[in-house]
Amino acid sequence: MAVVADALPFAFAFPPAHTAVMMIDMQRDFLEPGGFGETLGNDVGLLRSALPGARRLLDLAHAQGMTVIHTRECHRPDLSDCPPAKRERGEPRLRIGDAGPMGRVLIAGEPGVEIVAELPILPGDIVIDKPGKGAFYATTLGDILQERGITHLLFGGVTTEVCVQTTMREANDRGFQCLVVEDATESYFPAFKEATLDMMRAQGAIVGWTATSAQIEEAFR
Ligand code: C5J
Repeated sequence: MAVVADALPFAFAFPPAHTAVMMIDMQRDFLEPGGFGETLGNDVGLLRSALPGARRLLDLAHAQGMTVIHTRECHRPDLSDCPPAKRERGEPRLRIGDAGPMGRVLIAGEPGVEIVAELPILPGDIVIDKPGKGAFYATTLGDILQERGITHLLFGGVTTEVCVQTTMREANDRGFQCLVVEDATESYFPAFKEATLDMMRAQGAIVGWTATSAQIEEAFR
């Protein structure tokens, strides 16, 4: 049975048994000093404003028995899944694979890739390591969603305009109904976050919907 959330640009109906929460890349490398985000010159403290909303969304999903998927952007230690074009991009202080204060930057198994301590990962949750910005590329995400009969996705995570947006667009093209939870996502550039949410829900939800975590909670009352 579907529940209905007040959302933009109009109400979003979703069946909890066929809905997954996609928590994108809430890892130390993006939210804590010394990781990938900071080496690119960003103020990583800005992303912390998404933590209360992300926690609220995860708590709701766990309480309602919804599928929860956490993704982490990272590469194999030998960098065989990291295209040189990605590693060479920009002028960071540390490149992907270099040793930093939280281990090798964006490398699977290193401390920087861990999900931040503020967010709960329960035993039934799925954790997917992904080499791309989108979570479908070179992962088993599509198969997992199909096996579970998932049709609807609720997104949180960072950053809004990079990995969240890319994954939501990939999902939309694959036929999923997608909603971004506004207070569960953040960008190093507040204007980019707002622009991303605007462009997704424009033209009658051309890519998807947006709502607050409170509006998603309210759908269950
Ligand atoms: C970035 C991400 N911004 N998770 N990754 O490089 O959005």
